[in-house]
Amino acid sequence: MAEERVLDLPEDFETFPEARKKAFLSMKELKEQGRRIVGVFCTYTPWELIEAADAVAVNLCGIGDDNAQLGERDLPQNLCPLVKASYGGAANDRCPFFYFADMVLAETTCDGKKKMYELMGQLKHCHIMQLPPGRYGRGALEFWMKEVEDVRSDLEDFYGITITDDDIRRAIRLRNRERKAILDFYEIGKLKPTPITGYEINTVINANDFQFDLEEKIRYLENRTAELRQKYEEECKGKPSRPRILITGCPTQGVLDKVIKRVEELGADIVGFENCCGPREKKDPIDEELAETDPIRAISEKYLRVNCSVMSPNPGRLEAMQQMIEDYQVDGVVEVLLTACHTFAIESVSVRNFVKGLGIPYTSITTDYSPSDQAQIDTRLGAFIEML
Ligand code: BJ8
Repeated sequence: MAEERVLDLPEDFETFPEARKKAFLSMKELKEQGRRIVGVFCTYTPWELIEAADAVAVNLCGIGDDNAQLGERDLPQNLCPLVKASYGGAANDRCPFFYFADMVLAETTCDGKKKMYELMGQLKHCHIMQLPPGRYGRGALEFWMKEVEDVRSDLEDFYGITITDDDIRRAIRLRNRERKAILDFYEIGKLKPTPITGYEINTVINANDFQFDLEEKIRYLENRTAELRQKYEEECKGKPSRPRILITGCPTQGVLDKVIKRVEELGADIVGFENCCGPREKKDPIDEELAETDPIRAISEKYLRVNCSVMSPNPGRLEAMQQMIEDYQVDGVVEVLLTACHTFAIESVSVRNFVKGLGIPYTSITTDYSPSDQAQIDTRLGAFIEML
């Protein structure tokens, strides 16, 4: 197991802004407590195996225009900002989670990410899972099961431990409970009018991503959900609702202020996220009964059902979208496309036609992490919301 730099802070630590300093110090504390730390990127990651290895999983998806610019030192400028910021933060010791992670567990999703991981592998041990190109392809599940099994072996070798089937079953049960708590919290958005902003939904979920005590996290989310349901009954029920927006497309953590917050400041409510910042995989627990006989198969089947545009074909996304439009009583759909994300950009044609076919207004915003296009975004969102 690599022990390099483990308890040192970056050399220019003192120049970091306060929030980043705090994140570095809490990760350092975790490390000093002897916790194993595995960095992850994607919804396809089998978190249960990390949990079964008694390690914490930390999300390494990059945000911040400063990190994206640092990424451009090695990567092409015309690349997805999420890829550039993830690499820029990691390679320049700007990401506390990468800095203190023992290893990285990533998947071959889009071309930008998978080639970036090759460079990242020069900085730290990266285990790259090969994702089949389509979920329905011949042999896709069998292939993916071998990839999942390999993760287990690599974690065992890397940490010098044994991960038993019972460890995995325990992790599946715990993660399913966590999934349910997060899903219930997201589903507050179904209430009309919603008692919570989409911005707050995202901020609460993001903040809780770094709560590594899962029992504590579950407790917190259950309490917050109950409070919001009570708030709805006492203060919101029966009141008029603003236009209700569903967000779809690329992950939106990096454009939270630029797009999500602005939609709400311009007069609409974001009630749901049909992207990886929403209930996409939370709605679909791991089959605990199947896990009793074959935990690796149960994990593999679950993650292969993720509806991402990197899969071809990807019909499950449209079905999930229709369900969300109905359940969340959506008035309009805003698709967020990160610059140079080809899979979501091309799939947006089918999404637009599908949503319009349901009689629901649709618009898309293509953007990156820089603040330069804020005025255009505001104009476009403003006109869309006005029309609703
Ligand atoms: S399961 S959405 S987290 S791959 S990095 S594909 S934005 S060009 S993030 Fe994703 Fe997993 Fe799918 Fe979800 Fe496009 Fe950028 Fe690639 Fe991206």
